[in-house]
Parts: sequence; structure tokens; C-alpha cells
Amino acid sequence: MTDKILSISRRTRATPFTRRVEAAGVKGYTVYNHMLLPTFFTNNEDDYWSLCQNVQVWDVSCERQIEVSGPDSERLIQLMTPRDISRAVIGQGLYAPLCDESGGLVNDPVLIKFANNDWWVSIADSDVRLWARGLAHGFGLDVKIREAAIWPLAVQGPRAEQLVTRVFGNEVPGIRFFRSKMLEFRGKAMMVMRSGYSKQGGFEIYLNDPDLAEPLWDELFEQGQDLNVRPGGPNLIERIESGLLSYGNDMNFTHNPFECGLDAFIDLDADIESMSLPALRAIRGKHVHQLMGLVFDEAVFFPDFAIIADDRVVGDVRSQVWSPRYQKYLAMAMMKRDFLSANETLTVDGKIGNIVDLPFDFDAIR
Ligand code: THG
Repeated sequence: MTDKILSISRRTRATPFTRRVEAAGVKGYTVYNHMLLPTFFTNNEDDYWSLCQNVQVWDVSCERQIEVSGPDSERLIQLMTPRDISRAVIGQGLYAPLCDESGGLVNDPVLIKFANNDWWVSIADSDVRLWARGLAHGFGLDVKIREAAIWPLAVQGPRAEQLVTRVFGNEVPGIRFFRSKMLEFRGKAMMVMRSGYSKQGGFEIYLNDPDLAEPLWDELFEQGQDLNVRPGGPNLIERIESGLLSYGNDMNFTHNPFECGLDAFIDLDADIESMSLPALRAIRGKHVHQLMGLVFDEAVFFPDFAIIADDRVVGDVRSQVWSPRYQKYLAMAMMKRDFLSANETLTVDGKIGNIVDLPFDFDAIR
């Protein structure tokens, strides 16, 4: 598509970091949870190498925190997800699908047990607040549901630990994956979790005071100068190489967790009250689609994103990108399983590609 301007208004909400993001020369935004999300600062490929080699600071305020508190909060969270949350400890994050009563994916957030009877749903791009309030009303639950005044800032890349340690102190290296600590910046405690939407390692700082946004941003860039810190955002190349799913791109409410390969994040046999479990138990093994990887030696074009073989549509492309590291054209595609059972390759435009499991196994591909 040709370049267009994104018209920014109050609906495309800004963040406490937006002034700094603008000053840093942001070149592209997308809109996520009705909020601006910077996508690149130089270009996708240049940003990719800086993320993989050094460290980046990302304004991911758009990962909104839907806070569910009150006596029935854990019950509501468990109703919404087929992942067993009963053994979560305070400060832990759990990547978990949210599913409706027919098993359709509502969202794929990180669930955070912030305190007893206080859960944060760190959402992907769909209106979970509305869904949760509807359920709470329908089930007659004693909960409070609101979008919390929290703006996550991610620090990602191989040098992220060094940088976050300089700013938040020596407790940082002791934080395990998807665990967090409350650490101080300018006298204010905020949650710092080892997490983030890349596989390059890093942390997410859950800023809870908008007045500290610019001081925090500035401190990270000052302390990170010798580490080559750069502004960035979730990177299309890195996230596809890493097999990180993007709700709305790779899957939506018409897909179930089996089709997306999220089986590891649901507990089909758990004795829990979860509204999607009966449906999921019934469709297990019978689902129609499977999200797969496609690998071509050169770029290919899919008209209307359709994947055609034997004169029929056998799937559709959800995300695609050229990988500069592997010199391959990579795609994630929702494929019909009946086609997969008989085919391991695909011809598009006269070019033959391999159909592979996700996440991509680049040792096997080369
Ligand atoms: N961080 C936070 N909130 C988020 C995202 C995030 N909300 C929206 C979006 N990203 C949700 N999607 C994902 C997808 C993948 C992961 C996290 C959020 C992820 N997955 C790891 C994996 O697949 O290997 C680990 C999963 C696990 O072991 O639990 O990290 O990035 N706050």
C-alpha cells in the first residue's frame, strides 16, 4: 500500500511518553487498544538489528491493564481463561488465552496476579473491559473492573538487563522470567517484570505515575548511551522469526486456541470453572485450521492474502516478512488441516515454499 498519514485525535489516545517518542523521531504508528503504538524509528530492518544486538526502549502503553479487583476477581479471571490460574503467585505473569463460550479467542493477554483479589489483564488489541464487565454483570459478580492508570515501558534486547539494572538497581538480575519485583524510580515503587514482546530478553516497567514518564525515558537514554540504546517498538521481523502471535493479525475471535497452537496455555483436564472449557474439550482434535509457518527463498505475493492450491483456497496468510538474518521470506498462515495432512510444500507464483510448524526451527530450515 502507498504511504498514508494516520490522522491523530483524542480517539487515537496518546501516552505519557508520546512527546519523547515524537522527539526521538518516530516514523510510524499503529493503533492498538485505541492508543498510539510506535512501530518504527528508522526502518523495520535497521530497528531489527538494533533490537537483536543492543537494547531498545519501547512505549507499549497500549498494552492496557484491565484491573479486576474485589472478592470475585479470581473467579472472573478463571471464567475468562481456560488456563488454570489457581497456582499463580503474587507478582507472576501468565500468558493466557481468553476464550468465549464456544472456545473463540477473545484476546491473548498476560495475566498478572498483582495482589490477592487484584488481577491485571495486560491485554492485546480487543476490548476486554467491555467483555469482562458484561460477564461480571451477567454472573452477578462482586468485582470492580477498570482500565488502570498504568503505562508499560519495555526495555528489550541483549543489553536490557544491564540498562534496567543501572536504573532500578541490583535486584533486577534476580527477577526470573515472567516474575516481577516492585522497584523504585525517584522514590516511587513500580512493577518491573522480566517479560516483553520479543525473544531478545528484557523487562517491562509498569509506570504508575505519568509525571515520571519523561524522567524515566530520559534516564534510560542517558544511562544507555554507551550501550547504544535506541527507541523502538514491537518489530515485525523479530516477532515473526520468534513465532510471537499478534491478536487481530494471526488470529481473531473466529479461531480457537488449538488452531493457533496455544495448546500449552490451556488446562483441559483441570477442575476449574472456565466458561470455554466444555466447548474446548469437545472440539479438541476436530478443529479445522492450523496456524503454520511458510518459508520461501524469495518474496512471494499472495493476492488477497489467499493461499490457493488445487484450485481451492487452502488457507490465508496472516503475517509475512522478509528475514534479513535467514534470507528467507517467512509467513504465518492459517491453513486448512485437511490440506496439511497431504502436503508439506506450497507453490505460489511458481515458487515452491515449505510449510513448517511454529515456532520456526531455523536449524532445520537452513
Ligand atoms: N507484554 C504485556 N502485555 C502484552 C504483551 C506483552 N499484552 C499484549 C500482547 N503482548 C500479548 N501477547 C503476547 C504474546 C506472547 C508473549 C507475551 C504476550 C510471550 N510469550 C512467550 C512465548 O511464547 O514463549 C512466553 C509465554 C509463557 O511462557 O508464558 O511472552 O508482550 N505485558
